Amino acid sequence: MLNKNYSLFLLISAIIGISFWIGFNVNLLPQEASINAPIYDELFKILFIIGLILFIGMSLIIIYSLFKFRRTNGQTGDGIYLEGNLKLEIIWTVIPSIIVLIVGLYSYDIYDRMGGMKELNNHEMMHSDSEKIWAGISESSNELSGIENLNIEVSAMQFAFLFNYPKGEFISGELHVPVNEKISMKMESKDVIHAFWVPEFRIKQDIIPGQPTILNFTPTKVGKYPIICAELCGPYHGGMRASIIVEEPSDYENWFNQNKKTKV
Ligand SMILES: [Cu+2]
Repeated sequence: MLNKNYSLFLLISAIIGISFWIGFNVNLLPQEASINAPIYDELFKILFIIGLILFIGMSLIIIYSLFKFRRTNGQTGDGIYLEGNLKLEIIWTVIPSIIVLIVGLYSYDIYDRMGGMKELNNHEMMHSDSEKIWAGISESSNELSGIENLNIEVSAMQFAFLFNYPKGEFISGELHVPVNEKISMKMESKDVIHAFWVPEFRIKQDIIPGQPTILNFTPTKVGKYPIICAELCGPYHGGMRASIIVEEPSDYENWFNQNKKTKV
């Protein structure tokens, strides 16, 4: 009996060990290109490991049961009738409840660290005091200090994104931003609900008609990344894409100066 318990303990430890190894060594996500990305990926790793433990454990139980409890030659009838097992039921209620509670609290902490719990209605891009920001991601808690926000206004419509640079008084179909600088976007929709999503930044925010939303982020890697509309918004929703180009500050400055309206 002791021997059986010992091998079960070894097997469970092995499953947990393998799951942790895969969780830390296999990366299913795109590259991390904003300061929010590593925070988000922490949570993903934990959920991935929990998923792996359950997947490997359940697969092994199913395979084991297929052989152990298969019908043997000469066996007839419907099998044994079983009803209830209080000990087992308590175990499979209590353990998942604890896991869900921990994951819930941890998710709250991650969302808070990404800026999701911060005050939105004191935003510098608001045009008047009566204007209300309905939702969004505010500044991340590990923000870079001493740098002024780069403010951009985003308009979404079927089926495109437009980026207005108020300081340069121009509108672009491509979002250009300098690397390692705080970007603050105020977003509004002209028609239906859209969503601004950049997988490499691990951020997504709905864009709602009549209810402005805010999205703050800091890109950390130079490159070109896709902006994808992540809310089914009509027949050409799948084609509603744009690009975000993260550049060295000097390249961004050149692009900005080429596009800005020169004051006469
Ligand atoms: Cu859309």
